[in-house]
Amino acid sequence: MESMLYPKMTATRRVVSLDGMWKVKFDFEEEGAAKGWKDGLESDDLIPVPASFNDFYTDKKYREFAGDIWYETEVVIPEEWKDKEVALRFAAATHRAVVYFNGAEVASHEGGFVPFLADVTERVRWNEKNRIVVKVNNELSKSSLPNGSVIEIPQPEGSDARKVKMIRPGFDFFNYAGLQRPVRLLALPKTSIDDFTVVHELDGEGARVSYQVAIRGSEKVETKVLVYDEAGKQVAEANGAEGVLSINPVRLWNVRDAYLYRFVIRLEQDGQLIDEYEEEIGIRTIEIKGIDILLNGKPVYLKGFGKHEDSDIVGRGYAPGVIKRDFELMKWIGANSFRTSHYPYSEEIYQMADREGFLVIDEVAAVGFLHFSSMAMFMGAGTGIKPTSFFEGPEIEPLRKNHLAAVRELIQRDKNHACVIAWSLFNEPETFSEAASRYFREIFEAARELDPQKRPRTFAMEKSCSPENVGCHQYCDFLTMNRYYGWYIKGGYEIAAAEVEFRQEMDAWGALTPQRPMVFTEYGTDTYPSEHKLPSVMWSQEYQVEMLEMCSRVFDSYEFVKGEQIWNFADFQTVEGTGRVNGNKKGVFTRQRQPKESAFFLKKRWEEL
Ligand code: BDP
Repeated sequence: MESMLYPKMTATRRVVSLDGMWKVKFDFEEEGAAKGWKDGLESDDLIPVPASFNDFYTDKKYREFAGDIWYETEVVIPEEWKDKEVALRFAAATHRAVVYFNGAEVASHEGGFVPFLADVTERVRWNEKNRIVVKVNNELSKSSLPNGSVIEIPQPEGSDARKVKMIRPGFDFFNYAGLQRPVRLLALPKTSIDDFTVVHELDGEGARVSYQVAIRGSEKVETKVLVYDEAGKQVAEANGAEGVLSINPVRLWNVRDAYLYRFVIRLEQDGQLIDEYEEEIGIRTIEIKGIDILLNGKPVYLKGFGKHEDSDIVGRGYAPGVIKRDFELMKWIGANSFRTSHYPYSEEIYQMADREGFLVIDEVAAVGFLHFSSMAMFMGAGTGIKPTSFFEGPEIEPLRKNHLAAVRELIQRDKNHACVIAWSLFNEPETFSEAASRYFREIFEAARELDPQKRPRTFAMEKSCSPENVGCHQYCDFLTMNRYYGWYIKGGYEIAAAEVEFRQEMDAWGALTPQRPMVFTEYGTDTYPSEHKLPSVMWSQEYQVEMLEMCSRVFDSYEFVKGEQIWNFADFQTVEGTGRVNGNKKGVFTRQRQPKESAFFLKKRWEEL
């Protein structure tokens, strides 16, 4: 069972939430497998699911834990489901998991940001308690997405800790992990809708929607697709597992002016309903033409943020209240877009973006694919210091496999969302070696082939990816730039020199042919919310605004610039270190989602743009 459809109750489907307090046990001694923890955990420790496990405890050994975290819960499954397929659905388990059901291994999954199913149909004990144990592992390696490593820290003599492992992320956000998204129990018909795909085409006042329904199971069924408008009126209907729906006139989905049709898919046998599923779908087209990004044939300019799923206490855990607050702030400030830096976000965020008309650059967790020889990761990125080559060595083959799987799963999960207008296939990778170029070609081709809507593809480029370095950026349908002029490059009193350099680089990009649209996916300054200073200094709120003024001037001077997504929406947690004051402070909002001075600058600019 591999369906990625979002779990929904319908006439034929049952969904039960397994969220709540689960038993948990951290495998400090790496003994869980040998001691049979899959059959049940001896532990009094309870932990909420969904959430990152890291920020609940008062002892660092939990927050920084590297290894296997075992979770357990129980569920009674009713006999009335006997003729159904029964599955567990994990919206995500970070970064990998093995699932045991009544002691038997029923699924495993690599990659911590997309859903997977565990089919348990054959193992259910009806009307009895069934035990679910999940072994989650949060370690990073050179073949994991995201990328990083695990080191062992030597302990002083006499210490009782035998072996202490520590995670070294190759990226600038905390390696939150665990069962971070909802877990559900599903009962589906034996013959069911496995997948559903739509592709839109404008046709005068109307639209043609080509659709495909994938069916699982052996029974012969007839497929019906019905489309309803927001008032509940039926506007189209088609029969067959694939076909074309004509909606005329159509109300298109537009930026900050969303309209969603309800697509109902029915499988029937002699007039009897076998399965039913529905999805809210926005009808729109997206393409790149010359230096323009065209939504429904009209140019759009992206205004918004690089974000993180990150908040107090629950870390990267699904937090619907935070999701709501973030959308309200984005609307208030006049944004229309964001990038899911640096991993696929919770499904509910895309549903909200569909509903609110936000444009999303959807990013796979390919981050940390760049190494600097000397300096700490976040001091190197963005400075132009030459990184060392990355795409060589024995770990690249497993990395390539994981990366291709991650792209396939991302596209399968998100392909019908109107909000998703582009795929970002890497963040700040190494781009100068020949090995990089080969690797890129394959990932970019895979994305093109897998996406039924053929959305534009890109990757967020670090400073070492320059106009002269044509190893990789030629694969992009549009360019996305991470640039820290005025921060890592010539910050403070030197900001005028930063502007000069910035313009030189922009002139060079402008001279490239053919020209493509360019979107800034990162620019920013760390800003401590308590600091004010006149005249400004770096880290003060005044300086964040000055940097924004400088960048805005540059963006406005180049007509191929088609968007600005500042880094970051809100302050977020990172590893500890000399370059970070309890996290990255480049937020326009604090981690508690209150505005800094720069928020008012951006609100004014974006409302007028
Ligand atoms: C960029 C990374 C981003 C970092 C940012 C920064 O893409 O993840 O948080 O720099 O240094 O290199 O703030």
